[in-house]
Amino acid sequence: MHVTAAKVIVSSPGRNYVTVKLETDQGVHGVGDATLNGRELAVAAYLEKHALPLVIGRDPADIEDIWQMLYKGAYWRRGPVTMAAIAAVDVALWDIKGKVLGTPLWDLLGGRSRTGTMVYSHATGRTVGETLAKLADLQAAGYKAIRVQCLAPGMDEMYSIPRSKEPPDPRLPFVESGWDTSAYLRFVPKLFASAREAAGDDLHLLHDVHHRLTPIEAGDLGRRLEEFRLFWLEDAVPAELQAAFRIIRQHTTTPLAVGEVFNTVYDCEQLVREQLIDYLRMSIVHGGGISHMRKVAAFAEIYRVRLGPHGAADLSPVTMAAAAHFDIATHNVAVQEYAPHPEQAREVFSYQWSVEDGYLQPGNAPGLGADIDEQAAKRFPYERDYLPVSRLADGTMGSW
Ligand code: GCO
Ligand code: MG
Repeated sequence: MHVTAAKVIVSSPGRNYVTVKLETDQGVHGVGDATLNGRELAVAAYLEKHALPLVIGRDPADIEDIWQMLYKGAYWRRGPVTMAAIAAVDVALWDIKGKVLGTPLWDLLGGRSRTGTMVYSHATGRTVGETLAKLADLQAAGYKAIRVQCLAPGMDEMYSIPRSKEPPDPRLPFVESGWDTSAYLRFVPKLFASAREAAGDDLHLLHDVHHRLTPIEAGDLGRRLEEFRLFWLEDAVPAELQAAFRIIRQHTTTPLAVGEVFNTVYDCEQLVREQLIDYLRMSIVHGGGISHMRKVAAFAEIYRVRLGPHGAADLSPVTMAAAAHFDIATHNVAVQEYAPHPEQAREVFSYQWSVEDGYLQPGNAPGLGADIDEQAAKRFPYERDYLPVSRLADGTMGSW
């Protein structure tokens, strides 16, 4: 058996997605997600011009060797573009293997470790009232874990909160201006006091700081949130400096999560080995595919670090399919982020995974149980789009 064709399909059904499709001489094909939000075409070019020509003619059964060839053979290792490209090929090869063997991916990965993977959803609002109303709706819909984000008083814009105005120029990054750390630090404990009171004791509450704090500010926030028993405090500081988490750990027992921007095990090596975090947020698409994430999970398991993979809507339904299989099979997965995709994505992607009563289920179709309709994808051409940027009140560029 060999790979006869390898395509990159870039489409924008509500937002941009980059998909790899590998075809074989036996008529079986596989798909993988390569979406890197805001830098999609860099990965598409990496795949088209450099990686995919090396996959044509290969036996799709040899997943590990193809992974190593793409990783080591490039000489230039790691990085989000490289690792998203490798991830897409890797997932497509696992899809083919499952289809050839007639069994779902979770079966190939060792079978089920649990009956379903708990997901967390997002309650966001511009006011506490609006946020708590969303929290109540999601809780009523069966979610067991919910991330809570709300605009701090005095700020106009904050990440992931619905915006007050249209972008002045939609072709350029939206600027969230006026970030005020003091206002934010004063507000978040009040938000969680209200959220805990409204939600009761059983619901898992999460919060994403989105890299906005210094280590000592993060330690202070974590300490003041302890009484509200968060499931985790996410991305409290930028994690390029892994040792920064030592400072946070010295000050709080609030569980810490980080890692959605990581792409290899080396990005989290110190964090895991020193047990500086509780949850690792790496995803299959940005973490080198199923083959690399299996190794990351095994490494983290030794140190009692659990996984809570990134699952924002910019990770395509194909990544969610891969996550559904990986999560149910991987012993130290604790929770999976889940954000609904735009409605039009259903016209382009078909998939078997589902979220039922707050748990992610992979389905029983052979392989991934997800596919792309190439004709439908053509109806939604790529649209250049950027993530927003953040500026402090005095105009200083902030972290996003
Ligand atoms: C999350 C993330 C997202 C990311 C986005 C980047 O926790 O879901 O922080 O909101 O910012 O996925 O592309
Ligand atoms: Mg996040």
